[in-house]
Parts: sequence; structure tokens; C-alpha cells
Amino acid sequence: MRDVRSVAPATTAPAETNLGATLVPVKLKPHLPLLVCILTIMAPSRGRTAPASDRPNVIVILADDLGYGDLGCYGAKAIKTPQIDQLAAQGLRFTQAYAPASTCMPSRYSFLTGDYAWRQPPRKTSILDGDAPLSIDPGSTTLPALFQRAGYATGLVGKWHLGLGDGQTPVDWNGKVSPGPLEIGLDHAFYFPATLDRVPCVFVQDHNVVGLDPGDPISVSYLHPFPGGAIGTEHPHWLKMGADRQHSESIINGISRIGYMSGGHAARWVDEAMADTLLAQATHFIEQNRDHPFFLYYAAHEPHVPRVPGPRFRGDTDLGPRGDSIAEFDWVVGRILHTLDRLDLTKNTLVILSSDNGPILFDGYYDGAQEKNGSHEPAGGLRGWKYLIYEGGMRVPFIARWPGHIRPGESSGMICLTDLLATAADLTGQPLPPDAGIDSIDALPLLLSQPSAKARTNLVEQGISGAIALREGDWKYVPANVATQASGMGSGANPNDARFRDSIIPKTLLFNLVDDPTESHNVAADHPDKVAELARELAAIQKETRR
Ligand code: NG6
Ligand code: CA
Repeated sequence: MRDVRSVAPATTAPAETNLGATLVPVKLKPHLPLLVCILTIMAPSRGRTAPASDRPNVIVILADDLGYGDLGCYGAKAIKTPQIDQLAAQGLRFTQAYAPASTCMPSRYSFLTGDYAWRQPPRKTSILDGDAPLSIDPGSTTLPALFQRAGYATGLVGKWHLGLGDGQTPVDWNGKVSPGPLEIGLDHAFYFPATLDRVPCVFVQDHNVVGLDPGDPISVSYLHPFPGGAIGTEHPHWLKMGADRQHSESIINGISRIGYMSGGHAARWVDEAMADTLLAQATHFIEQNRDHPFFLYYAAHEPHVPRVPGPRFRGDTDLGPRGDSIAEFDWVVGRILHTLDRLDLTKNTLVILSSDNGPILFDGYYDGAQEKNGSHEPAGGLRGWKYLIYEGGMRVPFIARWPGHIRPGESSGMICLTDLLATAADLTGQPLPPDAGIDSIDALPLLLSQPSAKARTNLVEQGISGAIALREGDWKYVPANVATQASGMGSGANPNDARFRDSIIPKTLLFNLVDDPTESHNVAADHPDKVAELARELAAIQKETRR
């Protein structure tokens, strides 16, 4: 059987070299037991690329539903993203970077574990409600856990959406919210539990809801409304923004959400202040760890629905709230980079910016995204969008900057968010346990443009409705899925919704992405041998359990 994790030389075209650099206080970094540090230093450094003395801080900024064409440096004209464009000019910009799935849950699961989410039962990794149990096993080798083992302080700020609690007992929103981020390798976490459009609409810091009044306890249900609770369907005149049926349950901050929530009024977030709140937490974390290696996972909320950018960003673009929230995201990125400059950390910090899945215009709220989109191409002209198996669902922006180490330019090397686990292992000089990160390939040589650098040659992608695809070299193979109706887009969604219809793949698809980058011509009938070969290869990858 051929090596399904095989790699090929990357085509990296470096441009000119440019080597450079309030709120609720978070607890400070804990110091790992000395023994762990000593063991880490002594651990064999199989395949290490970076010398230990160069171990940088690492910040991964992951946008939510940002498309391949949404940034200036990826061709957007209608949205100005000067801060991110500058990051791209100082770093390496990838043109074939992939989120492993076209929705958040499986994508983030894979990003943190290095395993494709479709290896798990769907109940663990389909779009989960805000009261679903933790989908990653506590204590397993995750991206933050790897950094933690290397002595880094690790932090999460922003979206979680990987479940909370053990699934045995309901999550105790009024007590200790656990297990969660802290049990999978994060020292500090300031996060919202699921999505912006799902209850509970509160922040959790480490193990506790922030600002909770014990006299006003929180209850959450995805099944039943609470007596007297304000519901979008009953009080549409109370809403700032119209919504479809699925998004018309509890009203929080004048916006109806998916699911029902009562209590916790003092703790409820204000959407308009979300960017400032998260940015303050990220800034605080960086400041607190300025003298200590750190890993920060900044899980931005933009431009996911409901899109409610802060007032000073309204009207920044002609595209309405979606464009304006991308402008807000760009500003946030600029502030994070400014903090690095201010603390003299730029030179020693690897910054990676990407997105969890492709873009979508209408996603439940009537915010004008479709009507005001004009000629903007959120997916950069690729076919499809969030939820779907086509390139627009998963090809994402990916920028990496590490002054003096990463040569600025553009790379067409294939890279996947799953690869960050093995990359982090290499960066921190740790062997990856054999059962961890099955689908993770060390991309550090690629990032560092080393002559021996190899990029992955294949990748398995996941859409909703059980759709799966193998990208192998220039080819993309999509077997017909068994679904007859769209499925897997979260509770309450209407499977007949036109947005999801394209998730049904009635017959095998084969595209040559070089000849046909927009996946417009199914050539499966012309290449039966290729179809058979790719079907065998996909089956082999699906059977893999260990590296
Ligand atoms: C869907 C929601 C959508 C979004 C998505 C998750 C519909 C009709 N509704 O169920 O609004 O919340 O879940 O988005 O699709 S994600 O980026 O976290 O995957
Ligand atoms: Ca998303």
C-alpha cells in the first residue's frame, strides 16, 4: 500500500526578504513542575528543525467563517484589511491552505488534535449545541498540551465550541464548568462556550461564568423554552435583527439565538463589545507572559453570525455588517501585533492567521450580507461556501510570520490546520506520541522554506451530510454520499434549506483542480482508473489508526 501520508516538494516562491518584529484579570501563568521541564529538555528531538534557543512564542489567530477571498492580500477589493495585509507582506502567505472541514466543530477538533474529525462518531464532532459534552478526551495530546509540556504558558481567548462537561451530568453553569479547555492543555481560558448564535451567551473564564450573580442562576435548554423567557418568534418587535426560525429562540441583547436560556442577566455578553472584550483579554495574556514562552489561541468571533461589529466599525465597508466585522477583525489583529511591537516580542513570536472554515453570506440572520455583497467574492471565486465539500468551504487564508525565520513570500505548498500539532512538536523539540495527531504532518520545514521542505500531497476534507473528499495532487475525488436529505448542520436547521442542498452528492465527482479550479466539470466518467485509484487511497486513509 502506498504511503497515504506521502509528501511532495513544495513550490515556494519567496519574495523579497524582510526580516524584522480592564476587564476581568486572568490568573497568571502557572509554572510547570520542574520535572516535566527537565524531561522535556531531555526528550529525544527526532526530526527537529528549529534549535531550542529559537523557540518562539506562538499566536494562532483563527477567524470564524472568513473566506479565501475576504482579505485584501487574497484579492478582496471591497474590504480593506491593511493590518492583515501587512502581516502577509512580512510573512508567508499560503494559497493552498485548508481547514479540515467546512464547519467549525470538526475543523477546530482537528486543528487542536491533529486528527481528522470524521474518524470520530458524528455526535462528537458535528455542529454541537452549547450544552454538548467535551469532544476532546481530557489529558490527550493536543496543540496546547504540547506547548504546555514544553514549558509554555498556554491561553485561549474567544470561541470554544468543542463541548463542555463530561456528558454524564449536565453542565453546571452556576458552578464549576468542567471538563473544558483547561483539561485539554490550556492554562488559561476566556471563552464563549459555543457559537455567537447559541446559548448560553456568557463568557467563561477558566472554570466559571464571568460576572454571574448567584441570585440569578443560569439555565440552558435546547429543547424547551423557559416560562416567561423572551423568544424571538413571540417578540419579533424586540429584535435588532430579523432571523430565521432556527435562530428565533431566546432573545439575548436584542438578538434571538438558537436554544433557550434563563437567568445570568448580569453575565450576558454585549455583542457590540465582543471585540474589545476579547482583545483586552488577549493583550493581558501577552503582557503577563512577556518574559516567558507562551502559546495563545485567539479564536476570533468575526465574521460569524450574528454580525454585530462595534459601533466604530459600522459603515467601514459598503457590504454591511459582514464586511464591517471583517474590518473589525483586521483592527483586532493590528492591535495584537501592536502589543507584540510594544513589548518587543515581534521578533520572537510566530504568528499564524487562518480561518476555521469557508464563508457564508446568509446564515440565519437578515443582516443584508447577501443584498449588499455586490461583486465581492468571499470565497475568492472558488466553488461553494461554508458547510459544503467544495473548495470554497475549506480553502482558507493562511499567513505565517516569524521575523528572521520565515522568509516573506507566497507558498503554494498544501497545508492543513491539522498540521499545526506536528509542527509544534518539531518547533518545541518534542516527539509526538504515536497515537497522537494521526493526520498531522510537520510543516515547519515548509514554513521555514528549507530546501528539503516537503508539503503534503493529499488531504481529506469534510462537509456536512457525511460528504467527504480526497484531494490528491491536482485531483479532487468526492464519492457520492448516502444522505438523501441535508444533515449535520446543527439542531433545528431545516434540511430543505437551499443553503444545504449542495451538500448532497448524488454521484461521484472528480475534478482536476489545476485545469478546473472552480470545480465546474465533473470528469469522473472520463477517468474511471483515477476514480478507482483515489477511492482505494481514501479507503486506506480511513482505515489508518496510527502513524
Ligand atoms: C448552524 C447554524 C449557523 C451556525 C452554524 C455553526 C444554520 C441554519 N444554523 O446550525 O448559524 O451557527 O451552525 O457555525 O446553519 S460554525 O461556524 O460554528 O460551524
Ligand atoms: Ca466557523
